[in-house]
Formats: sequence, structure tokens, C-alpha cells
Amino acid sequence: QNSYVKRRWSKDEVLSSLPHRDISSHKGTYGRALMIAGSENMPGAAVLSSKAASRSGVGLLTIGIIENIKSIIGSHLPEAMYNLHQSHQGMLSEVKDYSSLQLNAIGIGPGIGRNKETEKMVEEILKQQVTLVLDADALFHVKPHLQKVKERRFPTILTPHPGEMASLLSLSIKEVESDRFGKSREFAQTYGIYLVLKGPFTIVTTPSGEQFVNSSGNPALAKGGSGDVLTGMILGSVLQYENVQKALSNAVFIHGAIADQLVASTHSPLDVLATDIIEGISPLLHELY
Ligand code: NPW
Ligand code: AMP
Ligand code: MG
Repeated sequence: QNSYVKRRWSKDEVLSSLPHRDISSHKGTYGRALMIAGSENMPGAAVLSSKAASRSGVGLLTIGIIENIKSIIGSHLPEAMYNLHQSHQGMLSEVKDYSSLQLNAIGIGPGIGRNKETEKMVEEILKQQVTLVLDADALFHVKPHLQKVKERRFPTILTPHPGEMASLLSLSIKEVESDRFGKSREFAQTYGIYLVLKGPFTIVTTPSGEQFVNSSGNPALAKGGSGDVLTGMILGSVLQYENVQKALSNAVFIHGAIADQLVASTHSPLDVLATDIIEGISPLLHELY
């Protein structure tokens, strides 16, 4: 068991793996992504995840939302396009024909809620032949469909916090937290997924069981919306790298490093908002580049 790779992921690893833009590249080079997020009671999750994806390099972003939250989101992100439907039921019929969007990756889950319609959406999304990022309510819905996840031939990335991980494994949070490495590796290898087990020292596990432990972040991130921002950063990041693990580890590192920098400069551990993390992406990336 101890022969599995376990590596600390720090600034040096980030600096040596950052993607660089080719001089002749264009927006299509950097991927077409769809972020399905938000619902009537959680429109903010769609704003946070989409904006974070846009700030993380994605070439063209489409936001999949229910129509009546568009007015809340539109003013925040004029750069994005929309896939609007009156309900998730309506969105479901279109999922079956996403080929027109020429997508490279789909993120789904932050704030979508948990009902029959959103479960069917997740089930349908699993059939899409693109990289998938599943978070939050999509993790809740994916549990009965893990066998389908195993059959996927494109990268599938799950980003649970310990509560979501416990629920996926039908264990207590305590059982998960007492064996974060072991439980992550077993799950990732069983279903052939990339797993991002969040919390202090977030662990990224590859489908073959290699593990990378993040070294940034602090309890300023322990606030609603932090995870939704990370999901967007991960969706944007996976389109910038050939190596999925590097994309994940770097997004996780940058997310934490922003919180560290805010606390070290202008903020305290109490007042950092998820929107501050998004605003911190540019200064942090500027420093790294
Ligand atoms: P407890 O009871 O708090 O100690 P859920 P969620 C546990 C959206 N959001 N370590 C927790 O434990 C999300 O995107 C929208 C250990 C409880 O048992 C989702 O769609 C926002 N345990 C939806 O809300 C901003 C931990 O897990 C359970 C843990 C629900 O997501 C907020 C809770 O998990 C939010 O992001 C940890 N680190 N973290 C918006 N502005 O629109 C959690 N637990 O029921 O999945 O609740 O994570 O809040
Ligand atoms: P979520 O629970 O989905 O909103 O995700 C919370 C995010 O904040 C994850 O990226 C966690 O790793 C991060 N986070 C939460 N609490 C802490 C903590 N005490 N130290 C470091 N990171 C944290
Ligand atoms: Mg979350």
C-alpha cells in the first residue's frame, strides 16, 4: 500500500507546470465549457462557479441555468453565453443534443438543488463524451449511477467535501477523515475517476491511485461559496492542461494561495468572501506568471 505515490503539491510544482499560451492560439484553442449551476434559491452558486471558470482560462463559456435567475447572473458576467430553460426539465431535453455547442468540458452541480429533474440531468450528463466536473448536488445525484461513471471513457472529476465524500461512500464523516488517503484512493481506483477530497490539505487522487496533497489554504475558506468557486476554477483549469492531475492540483493550490494572500495582506480569516477569492485570481496568477 505504501508504494503508491504521495506527493506534496506546492508553489514550485505549480510554477513548473503552468500552461503557456501559444502566440497563434485563439479562443477555441482554450476550450468550450458549459457550467450547469444555480437554481431559484441558490443563484449565487452559478455566479461564483461561472465567474471563477472565466477567470481560469476557459476560451468560451456557456452557463446552463434556469431562466428566472438570468437577471441576477447576467450583469456579473457579460463575457458568457447562456443556455436558458424554464426548468431543469427543459434543460434535460437539450442535454441530449449538446453536440451543437462543441463542448470540451461540462461542470455541473453547484446550487442546482436535489430533485428528480436534476437527478435525470446528471444521469444524462454522464453520457456526454467530454471531461466532466461533478460537484455539490451533482455528487448527491451521482451516487446511484457510479457504475455508469466507471464506464465513461473521458475524464470524470469529483470534488467532494468530507460530508459529500461520506455520503458517497455511505460512511460517517469521521470514518472518511480518519483515512483520507486510503478512502480517496480506493474510490478513485474503483470508479476510474479523479477525486478532489477537499478540506485542509485537499488531496487530488488520479484514477491510478497517485495522490497529491495541497499545501495552501486556511480557514478563511470555511465559508459558503468557496467550493463553488473552486469548481469553476477546476472547470477552467482542465481545459488549459494536457495533464488532468496538474490542472486539478494547480487550481486547488491557487484557490488556497489566494486565501493565504488575502489574510496576509488586506483581510482577516473572518471576512474573506467567495467573491474575494475570485477577485484574487488575477493578482495571484499575475504573480505566478
Ligand atoms: P456540518 O453539519 O456542517 O458539521 P451539503 P453544502 C458536512 C450550495 N451552496 N468537513 C456538513 O457537516 C452548494 O453548491 C450555494 C466535514 C453536513 O453534514 C450545494 O448545491 C451557495 N464535514 C448546496 O448549497 C453557497 C463537512 O456536509 C454536510 C464539511 C448544499 O451544499 C453555499 C453538508 O453538505 C453552498 O455552496 C467539511 N469541510 N463541509 C450559494 N451562494 O448559492 C460540509 N460538511 O448538505 O451537501 O451542504 O455543502 O452547503
Ligand atoms: P465547500 O464545502 O464545497 O464550499 O468547499 C470548501 C472549500 O474551502 C474547499 O476548497 C476546502 O478545501 C476549503 N476549506 C474549507 N475549510 C478549510 C480549512 N479549514 N482550511 C483550508 N481550506 C478549507
Ligand atoms: Mg460545495
